[in-house]
Amino acid sequence: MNSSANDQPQYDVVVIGAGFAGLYALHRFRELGFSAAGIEKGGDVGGVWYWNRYPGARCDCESYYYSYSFSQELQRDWRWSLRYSEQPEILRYLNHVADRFDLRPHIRFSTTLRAAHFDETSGTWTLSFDHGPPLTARYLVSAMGCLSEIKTPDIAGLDDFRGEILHTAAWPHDGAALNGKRVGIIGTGASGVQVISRIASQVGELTVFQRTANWVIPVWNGPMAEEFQDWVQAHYAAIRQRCFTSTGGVPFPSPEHAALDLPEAQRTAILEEFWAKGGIRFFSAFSDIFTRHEANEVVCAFVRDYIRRTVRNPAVAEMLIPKDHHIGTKRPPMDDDYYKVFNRQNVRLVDLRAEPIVGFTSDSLITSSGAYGLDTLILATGFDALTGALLAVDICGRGGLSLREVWANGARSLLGLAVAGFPNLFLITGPLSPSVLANMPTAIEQHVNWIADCLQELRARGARMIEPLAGPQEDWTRHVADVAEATLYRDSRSWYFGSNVPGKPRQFGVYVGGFGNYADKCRQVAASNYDGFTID
Ligand code: N01
Repeated sequence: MNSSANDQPQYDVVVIGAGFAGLYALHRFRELGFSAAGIEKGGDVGGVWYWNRYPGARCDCESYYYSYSFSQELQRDWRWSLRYSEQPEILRYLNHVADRFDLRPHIRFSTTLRAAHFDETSGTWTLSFDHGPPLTARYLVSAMGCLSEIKTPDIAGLDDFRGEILHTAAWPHDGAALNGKRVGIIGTGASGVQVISRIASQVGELTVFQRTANWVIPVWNGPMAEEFQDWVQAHYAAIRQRCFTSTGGVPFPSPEHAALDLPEAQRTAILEEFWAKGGIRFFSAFSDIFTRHEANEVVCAFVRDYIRRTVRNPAVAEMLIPKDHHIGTKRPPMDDDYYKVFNRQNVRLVDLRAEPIVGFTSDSLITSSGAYGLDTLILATGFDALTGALLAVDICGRGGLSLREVWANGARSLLGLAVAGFPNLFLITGPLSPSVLANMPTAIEQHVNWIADCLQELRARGARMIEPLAGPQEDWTRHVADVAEATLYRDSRSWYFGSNVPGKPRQFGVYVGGFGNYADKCRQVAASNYDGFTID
C-alpha cells in the first residue's frame, strides 16, 4: 500500500467482492506486482457460495469444470466428492483457494462499498464504505457478481406474518430449524426447486406457492467416482481448452443435429440419450432448440411427458407443466427429485395464478381461496440480476456522471467489461458479456486475464487511463440485443430481461453469441491496440 500523498492512489487496484471472481482477480493482480486490495460485504470469502446456504444449495454445473483452471497444482490437489458439488464443499474450496494463495490478509471483510467517485485530475477512484476509512485506487474492478443483489418481493401484507421468514440468499449461518414445521415457500426458480427437494422429507408440511411453473431437468448427481477423477486429471488440459473455446464455456461438443431435420424416432432416441446425460447437456441435444419454435416444442413435449409420468396426481402434474415459455429460455432449474416430491402426502402445490396472495395473518398466508397455516415462510424470490449490485452503489465517472443515470434505460457497456464515461473501471462478467449463460469460472478467468493483460499494457506504456469510446459501446450494446432477438429468448419474461424487477427497463443483459466467439472478440480488441477504447 502506498501513502496517499498528492495524486498517488493508495492501491493500483481495488477489487470489490471475494467470490470466485474477486479471489482470482486479487491473486492475479498481486502476482503481477500490482498493489491490490479486496473489499467484501460478507464476513468471509465465497460470494454467492457464502450467502446461499439454504438446504440443497448445489451447483448446476459439474465441479470438475465449475472450478479454477489457473493453477495446475490446485487442480491436481483438489478432489470433489460429488459430480455436482453442494454449497458447503464449494465454499470449502474457495476458502482453500483464499488460504493457499494467501489472499485473506488483503481483503477487508464485512465492508460494503457505498460510493465510488472518479477524479479526472488524478485519474483515480475514491471509494467510501458503510464503515471504515475511504480508499483510493487507480483501477476499480467489480467482482460483485451477477446474482448478488437480493430482490425483496413486494408481497401484500407480509409484515403481518409473525412466523419466521427466510430468504434463500440470506440463509442463517447456523441453519434453520425446519424439522416437523409447517413450511411455505414462495418461488420455484433454481433456488426454490433445490430447497423444495431437500426439505420435503424433513418438514411436517410443505406448501409450495407457485406463480410460474418451470421446466426442471435432472442432473443424475452422484459421487465423483475415482476412475472419473483420474480420467479428468489425465485430460484436464483438453477439458479446460474446450471450456475456453466452446459456446457455453463447458467441455462438451456442440449439437450435431437440428431436431427439425430428423425423423421422430431419431429425435426421441437423441432426447433420451441427452436426458440420460442430464443437466445443461440436455440442451445440446439439438442445434435448433433456442432458435425454432417447432424444435423447442419437440423438447417441451418430451419433458411434459416425463412430468406426467412422474407426478401421480394428474391435476398437480398439469400445474407443474410450464405454459408460458419455451424450455431453456428462462433459466431451467436442475434437480433429480423435484417432480417426485409432489407425490408425497405432506407436500401440496398452490397455483398463485388461480388463487393470488391477498395477505397474511400472524400465522397464515391468505390467498383468494383460503388460508394456509405456516410456521416458516421461505422466500426463494430471486435477485435484481446483472445490474443490481452495480447500481446499488453510487458510482460516478467523468464530470460526476452517474452510472444510475447512464443505465436508466438499460445497461450500456463495451464487451460487458467497461463503460464509457467511467475510466479505469472494469466489470468482471458485467452486463452484456456472456456471464450467466457461460460456465461462470471460465467466464471469470477469461475476464480477469483480459483485464490483467490490459493493466500490464497500461503499466508498460505509462498510461493512466483507459475507457471505452461511446460509438463502439453503442455498437456492442446493439449487437448483444440483436443476437438475443434472433433467439427464442426474445419471447420470455425472466430475470435475463430484468422482468422480475418492477420498473426495470426490458433488456436482455447477456451476450448469447457464444462464449468462444466472445473470447476471440476480446482477444482481437486487445491485439488491435485496444480497438474501441481510448487510452490516455
Ligand atoms: O430466483 P428466480 P432464484 N410472488 O428469479 C417467484 C442462479 N442459481 O433464486 O417466475 C410470487 O429464478 C418467481 O415467480 P415468477 C440461477 O442462475 C443458481 O431461484 O416471477 N412468486 C420465481 O418462481 C438462477 O436462475 C444455482 O412468476 C414470486 C422465483 O420467485 C438464479 O440464481 C442455484 C414473487 C424466483 O426465481 C436465480 O434463481 C440457485 C412474488 N411476489 C440459483 N416474486 C446453481 O445451481 C418472485 N417470485 C448454481
